[in-house]
Amino acid sequence: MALKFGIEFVPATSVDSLVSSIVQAENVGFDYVWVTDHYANRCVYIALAVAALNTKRVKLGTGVTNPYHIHPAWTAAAIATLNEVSNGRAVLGLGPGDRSTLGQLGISLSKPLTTVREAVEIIRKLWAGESVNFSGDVFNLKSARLSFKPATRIPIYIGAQGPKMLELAGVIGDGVLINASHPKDFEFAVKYIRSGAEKAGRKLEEIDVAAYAALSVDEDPAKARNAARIVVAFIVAGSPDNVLERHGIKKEEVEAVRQAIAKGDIPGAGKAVSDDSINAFSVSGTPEECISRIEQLIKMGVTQFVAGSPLGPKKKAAIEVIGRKIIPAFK
Ligand code: F42
Repeated sequence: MALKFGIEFVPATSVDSLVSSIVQAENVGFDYVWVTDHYANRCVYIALAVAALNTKRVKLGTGVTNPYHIHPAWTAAAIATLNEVSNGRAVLGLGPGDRSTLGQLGISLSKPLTTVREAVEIIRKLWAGESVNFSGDVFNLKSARLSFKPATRIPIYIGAQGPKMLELAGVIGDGVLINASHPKDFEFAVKYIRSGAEKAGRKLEEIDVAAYAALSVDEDPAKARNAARIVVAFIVAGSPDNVLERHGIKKEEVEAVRQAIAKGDIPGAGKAVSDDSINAFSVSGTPEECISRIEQLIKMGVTQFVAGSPLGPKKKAAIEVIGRKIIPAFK
């Protein structure tokens, strides 16, 4: 099966400009569009609905929403509505949510595995048209029922990085969205996804393993790498120790990056990032260098490559280059 291509958009710009990039992404050949969901940005559902009315083919998904800041029954109705307005192109991307942003709302991620697992079970029951009675550890529903049923089956992708969440994704997910860019991370992740799938009597091949990578492409590799610095700085600052150790990132660098971000010195944080970190936490360089990294990811079991921010020094030009040079190399 040919590698699928997705692209991530953060709705931090106007919906108009976001949708024009989504239309461009469809035109250059992307298969999936994933729009991130953080409370402070534009509403992911309004962005996806406008995108649905302006596109014909590309699949449209939350990349990823969470069952803490919105109840799963609401998510079920919202995605089923997106599926209706997009003529069957909706995909649900659901993860535990970002600890720091949800923390700003006073939400702590208690029982994340149970919460994600129960949310997916509730959503699938509601989509099946059931009158749902559910008494779980986290959610309780009494004769809950949607007034409409999605006309087509809607896939559910789990946003996951930790071992247990990856394993859960193998048990319940049609796909997994993994925020990582390096073969070592997928060697680690695929092991857990496979064990979850096998526990559920499934095969790994039934699951779309998506590398949700920080991509920065330009014919000038130095420009590409520089453009990735700030995104990589935030990844370094937010990465757990085991991930930093996996890539041999020095503690001094991590400290310097975290301090710069804490002081609000974002350019300084970008400068503090080493080439090793850019290599570990992004796919950056010329189209040829990006193609060779993606080939390594495929060898580790990746079946969808999601081009994540920053895309390149200039977003629109980068989308063109990906469409013209990178996607065709895998079709
Ligand atoms: N988060 C957002 O808020 N918005 C986004 O748009 C977004 C996009 C996105 C895309 C791809 C991706 O991979 C992640 C993305 N995220 C986004 C982040 C995502 O929501 C999570 O924050 C991120 O995946 C990190 O979470 P995690 O998958 O590592 O899971 C966390 C909760 C974790 O700590 N997991 C551990 C593990 O091993 O998986 C421990 C789990 C745990 O707490 N277990 C306990 C236990 O006792 O075992 C509790 C058990 C229970 O009952 O729940």
